[in-house]
Amino acid sequence: MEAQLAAVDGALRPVTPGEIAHYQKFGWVKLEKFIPINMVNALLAMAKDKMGERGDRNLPPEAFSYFNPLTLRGLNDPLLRPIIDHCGRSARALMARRAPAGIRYFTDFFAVKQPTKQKREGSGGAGDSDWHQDFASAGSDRSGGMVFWAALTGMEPEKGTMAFLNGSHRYGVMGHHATYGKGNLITQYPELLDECANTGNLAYAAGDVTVHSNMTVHSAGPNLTDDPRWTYIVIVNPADACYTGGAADAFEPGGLVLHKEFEDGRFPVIA
Ligand SMILES: O=C(O)CCC(=O)C(=O)O
Ligand SMILES: [Fe+2]
Repeated sequence: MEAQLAAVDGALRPVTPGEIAHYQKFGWVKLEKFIPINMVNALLAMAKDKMGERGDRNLPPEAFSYFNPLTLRGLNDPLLRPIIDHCGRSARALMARRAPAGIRYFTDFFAVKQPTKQKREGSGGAGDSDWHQDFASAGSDRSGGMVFWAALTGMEPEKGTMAFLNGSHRYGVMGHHATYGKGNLITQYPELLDECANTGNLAYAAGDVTVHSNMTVHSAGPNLTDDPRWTYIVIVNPADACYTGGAADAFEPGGLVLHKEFEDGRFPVIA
């Protein structure tokens, strides 16, 4: 088993100069075949084992429509750790800071979007993920953070895949996703559409990953199919980002110190 995982790890591929340029220009990039298929299949098996064949164990409250999340914090897991480390290395290349800033692990989790037609009364995870930026929920004093969003099966747009506004990472901070009432970021900032083309919801092959900056405006549609959408997400941040004292959605801020870097124990520097 050990040897097998080591061989798989070796097959994780680096990001290319073209991918780095795309990320810099548009605020997101699609990394095709980023995670080798045997690792993707192992991830999917792990997700089903932990969340049930349909990924509907422990559904979130109704107010959280995006997906059913299962936090992993897989730093000690022999399958997850090589992927997390590889996301760290790749993030460092994509971020392209000239100052020698490293990459800090934030969190990793499965995100299973339930089919809308199977939505359960009183439970969430089966809606759309409306237009937003991630920055306002990072508790960080600087941008540069990014999300690696990995498709664990092939998925067409009707599965509720990601869409991005090209170049929107250059337009400043536009609020937390919970602040728009029945609207979304675009209803508050419709002028963005004059400048930033909407990619539309993308198609993914199993093992394809999109990476977006926490400043990039993005969304994911509802899952209109009969089957769950299986996604694995890794979130990283620049290692020199400091805690703002604010709320954070993807982790518990207890123990963090205002204007200090995130603690190395829970948030190790991985690249
Ligand atoms: O997967 C989704 O539905 C939304 C994901 C998202 O907003 C993110 O990864 O930042
Ligand atoms: Fe997001």
